Amino acid sequence: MSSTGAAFAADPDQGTPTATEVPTWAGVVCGLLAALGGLASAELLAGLWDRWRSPVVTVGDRVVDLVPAPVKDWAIRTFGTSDKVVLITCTLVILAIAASVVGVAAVRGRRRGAVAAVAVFAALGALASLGRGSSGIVAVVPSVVAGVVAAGLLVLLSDRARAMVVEPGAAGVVDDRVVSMRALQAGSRRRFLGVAAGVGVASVAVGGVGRWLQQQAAVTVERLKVVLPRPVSPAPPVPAAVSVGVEGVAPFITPTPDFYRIDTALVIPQVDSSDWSLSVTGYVDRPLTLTYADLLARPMIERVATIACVSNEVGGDLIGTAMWLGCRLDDLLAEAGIQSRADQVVGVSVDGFTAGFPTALLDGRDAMVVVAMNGEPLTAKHGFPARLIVPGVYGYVSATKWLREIRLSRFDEFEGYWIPRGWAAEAPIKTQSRIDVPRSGARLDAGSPTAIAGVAWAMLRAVTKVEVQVDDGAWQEAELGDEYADTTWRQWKLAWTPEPGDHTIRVRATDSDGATQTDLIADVAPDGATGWHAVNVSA
Ligand SMILES: Nc1nc2c(c(=O)[nH]1)N[C@H]1C(S)=C(S)[C@@H](COP(=O)(O)O)O[C@H]1N2
Ligand SMILES: [Mo]
Repeated sequence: MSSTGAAFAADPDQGTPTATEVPTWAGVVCGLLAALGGLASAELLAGLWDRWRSPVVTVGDRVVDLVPAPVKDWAIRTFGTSDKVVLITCTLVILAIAASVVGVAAVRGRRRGAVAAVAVFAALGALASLGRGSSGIVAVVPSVVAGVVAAGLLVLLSDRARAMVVEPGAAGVVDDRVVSMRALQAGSRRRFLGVAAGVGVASVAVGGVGRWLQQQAAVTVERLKVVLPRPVSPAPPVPAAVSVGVEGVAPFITPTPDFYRIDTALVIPQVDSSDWSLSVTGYVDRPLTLTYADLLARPMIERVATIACVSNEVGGDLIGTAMWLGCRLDDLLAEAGIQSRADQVVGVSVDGFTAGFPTALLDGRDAMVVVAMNGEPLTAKHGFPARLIVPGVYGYVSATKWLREIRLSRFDEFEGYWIPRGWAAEAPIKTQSRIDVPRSGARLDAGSPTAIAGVAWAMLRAVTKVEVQVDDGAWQEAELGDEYADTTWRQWKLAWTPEPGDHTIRVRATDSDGATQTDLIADVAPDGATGWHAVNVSA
């Protein structure tokens, strides 16, 4: 504060110093509350209409889009799914610092500059809202309103803050009473704090209502009312023998609440299925548009399939298996009539995410437009009202959630979301195996029989053999759970009695072509990790 030249004058009544300049804390309060009020008004708008989104979220989205792949990779590795919380928190912290500086400037006679700075922030928010998943020019409204509200509050609050400055010797007469300078100042400070508290409480209330409205959005209520159609082609029952019966191994079917979630969405899109539609566009002879009811009325198939994320490290858990219900993608596209120049099927999400895979994958495999997962309409997290599932390829090139368009295109004309960010355009899931039991670092009882067990997958080629090696011993063939389909993972186990000491256990899988999983270590980028999973235990 001394660096800003604050001056103090002795109060003749009390002999204590009196600020002749608005104190810094008051400037910070002005700035923070103006920002809070502005953002709260935008949150309210975002809760009122689904075309409007929170500026904090749209700015965060742009950051997600702009950070280089290695940084994002690191963020996913370090923070897991809370990477989004971290990003939002950072955005808010930066905003709070900027707002404080602007607030201090506003109370120190640089009000025009401060209002101009608010306008710049509002413009940045508006620009960001025109990015990915934008609903057109109306999308800028929350940012513009936030800017106007913030600027208004800044003017209001900084006036009150300035009223706290009492000129030396300004003791005067109020209501026929002689009032000391100190008393005058205390009164103006009370009034400032009163207005500030009012603005703070109102902002939290308005913002809270906005957030609440956003959460209440149609989908939570709506998806419960959906009556799922019966499949014309049900999935074969899952025999108990797919499981090797070892506790701690990932269950054959992953319960939906435990299913991994990976996407670029900072807030999960809440799609209202009553005004949602799915269009088939691009290089087709007959573009189609289906409502949610149209989609549910199509012949449905039900399939169990494993999906995996390209960011899944060796031994990682970004993989899961579910029972999917949906219509065949090949049938739907045949109705639209794929033109011969098309070589890529692109899924487009309501939030602007895109993922593309070769038309050549429409080779009879069960690629589906999915509406339900594990017997229930898709949850918002996993793509309600509809998503794509294409067996055999990683999610980032195929599994578009919150699907709104299927566009037939060409690889030399269009790149899906992750491709310009350093990931391969084509990405079949690599053969992998994972040890679930024992966990790395486990302490086992030497001499007592236990099991080594886990899962393995070789999409569309089927796992036919899993081998385990303890320390430098021979590779031993594990017992396999029943094979369900070549699009699902397979459990395996091996009985083992540990000897005293430290041990390293490795696993590798072999597919039906006789190809054994490579031990070459590859990073997840650009097209999936390789290497043998190993765990270290002691007994
Ligand atoms: N709209 C949208 N769909 C998306 C993504 C995304 O970021 N946005 N991520 C994809 C990726 S990278 C994966 S691995 C799968 C994950 O699906 P899940 O979250 O249901 O497990 O969704 C895919 N679909
Ligand atoms: Mo992914």
